[in-house]
Amino acid sequence: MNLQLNQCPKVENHHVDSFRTDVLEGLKTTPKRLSSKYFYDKTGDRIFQEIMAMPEYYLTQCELDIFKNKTTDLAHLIIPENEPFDLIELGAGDAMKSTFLLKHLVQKGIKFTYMPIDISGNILSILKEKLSRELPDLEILALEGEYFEMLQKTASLSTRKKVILFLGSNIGNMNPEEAENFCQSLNQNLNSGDRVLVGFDLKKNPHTILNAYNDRKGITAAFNLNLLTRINRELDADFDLKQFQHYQTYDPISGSCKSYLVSLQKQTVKIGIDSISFEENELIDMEISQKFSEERIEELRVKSGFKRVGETKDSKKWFVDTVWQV
Ligand code: AVI
Repeated sequence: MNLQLNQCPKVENHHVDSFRTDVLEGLKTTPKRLSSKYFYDKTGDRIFQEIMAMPEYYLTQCELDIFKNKTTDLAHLIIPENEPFDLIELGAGDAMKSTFLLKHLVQKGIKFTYMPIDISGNILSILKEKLSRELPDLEILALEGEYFEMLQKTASLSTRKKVILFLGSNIGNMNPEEAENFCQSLNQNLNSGDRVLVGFDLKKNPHTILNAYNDRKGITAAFNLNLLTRINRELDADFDLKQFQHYQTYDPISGSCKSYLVSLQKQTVKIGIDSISFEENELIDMEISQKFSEERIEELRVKSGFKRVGETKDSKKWFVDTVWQV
């Protein structure tokens, strides 16, 4: 079932209102910032697919290696003792990696419902269509919306054990404090015996990391600039994209990989009835893609009150899928 929230005018207005509030609030603070969760409109979804196919963007291949080649290990790690469960994927996207796990579970005759949650209704429709073709026996319930709202909804839909997938180092798009709060909320929203599988991109050669976010073709730059196009279209704004430039940093000590847009001139941008002034070279903080040490992952687990179940890495040991239990 797809909730089709984007077809309900009331919810649509609510979406636009919170988008407008977040954008204006972010651009009125110092330093200016925009939330990368808004990167994913239709064009953003398409550009992100292009990013995942770039040779520099190793993350996808690493986690794909785990899901393709260590599927049995993964299945053992996530399945709660002989019980039917719901497999809930946060930010499922096109579920390219999890499809390998889904196929494995279906082939083994394991009883579960797959519940992909995503903020993009567009990507969920594509996913449902793809899965009903490739895995006609799979029970699927697609949920469009924010992670915790939808997670609470799943609690009212089913009383089975829950297994949560949070892949792709999506957790890296939260700053360290947000990641801790997120893991704590996840723990509080689950019941004893429920499990979570979290994908973390590990610290590695800093050049490898910087190249993944600073590609020569400018696809990551287009991904960032697309948010300005979205603001122009949806919030009646007049950003001149030629006057903003993508800038990427990576700090190997903290593991923080960040993207910014730099204003190339002193300028004023209209957003609806508001206007925002930029100094020349003023930055908009766009996205963090945090990289993790094993110690930091353990710290996150302990701080959020989970028990350790196990983990599996790709063959290069660049990426880890970690399983915790409530
Ligand atoms: C979705 N997320 C994990 C990606 C990342 O690696 O932080 C988003 C992305 N941003 C630029 N490239 C990819």
